Amino acid sequence: MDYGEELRERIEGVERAIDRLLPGAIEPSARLHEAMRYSMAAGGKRLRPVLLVSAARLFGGGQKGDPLPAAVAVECIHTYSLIHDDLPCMDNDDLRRGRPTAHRAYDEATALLAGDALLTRAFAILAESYAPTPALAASLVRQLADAAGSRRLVGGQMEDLLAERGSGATPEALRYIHLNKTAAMIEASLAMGGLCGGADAGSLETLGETGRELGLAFQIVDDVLDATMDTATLGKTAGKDARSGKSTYVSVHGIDEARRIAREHSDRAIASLGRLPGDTAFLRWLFETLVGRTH
Ligand code: GRG
Repeated sequence: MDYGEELRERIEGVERAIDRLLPGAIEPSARLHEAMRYSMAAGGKRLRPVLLVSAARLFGGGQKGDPLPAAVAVECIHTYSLIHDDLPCMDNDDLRRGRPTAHRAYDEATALLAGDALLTRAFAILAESYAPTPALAASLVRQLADAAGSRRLVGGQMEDLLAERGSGATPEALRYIHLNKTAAMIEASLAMGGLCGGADAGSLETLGETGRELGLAFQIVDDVLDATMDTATLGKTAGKDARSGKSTYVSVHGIDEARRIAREHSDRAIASLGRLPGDTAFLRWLFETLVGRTH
């Protein structure tokens, strides 16, 4: 099977669903809806929604519910977090997904509101799309709210900002930040796919573990890429971590060791994947491809 082609097809399916489930660009408030669509538009890797849809397929692909709306909800949360992370009060960045960040393309207030609206829209999509299966709707809402809340995504971001403003992060603090800022949404994507596919409790646990390890590998790779690639290739400002004195796996462990640790986490993710039912070959290829980006 041509996995690259398969990936493109899955991304196209997700992008059609994004277009369908976001408010129309000319619907009032047109500026707000246009800004939401601007940030959600093609350019991202769509990693989290593809993981979600692919996890559902392991169990037969949506026995309990269509995974696409959940995939869009996850991408809405991810995109809101990027918009807010890029704001001057946080990372203050000008480039995202190869284009000006939302506050550069519009203005700060519009970017803030577009992020707020995407966060809210994510839960509306779950409530609307899974209304015929209330138990599934509740499980999906719970999973996403836990991952995106103060104990995970937002808490990880808070500690990241504190470390940057202070004297840097210890290796333990760095692990906390990565587990929550990055891995939480990746864990949730796989687990929500499992919920749509009708996974049992054991498989949901394994999906979470797989996401945790993949999330750690993914963040370390992101740190290595920031240190080794150029802005044009990344589509976001390169070399920023070192310039802002940020603690990363690269600053704490060095590039070679960071690559080795990324490989260790990705091997664990692949081993965990192997304990799941169904055909895991596509996901295995995707994991390898993501971690292979460092070379
Ligand atoms: C503002 C609540 C809040 C959270 C922000 C996402 C985030 C947390 C910060 C962005 C900076 C960063 C390096 C986060 C770690 C996760 C990560 C690598 C995000 C980028 O994800 P990709 O590479 O982005 O999947 P695309 O654009 O491809 O979707």
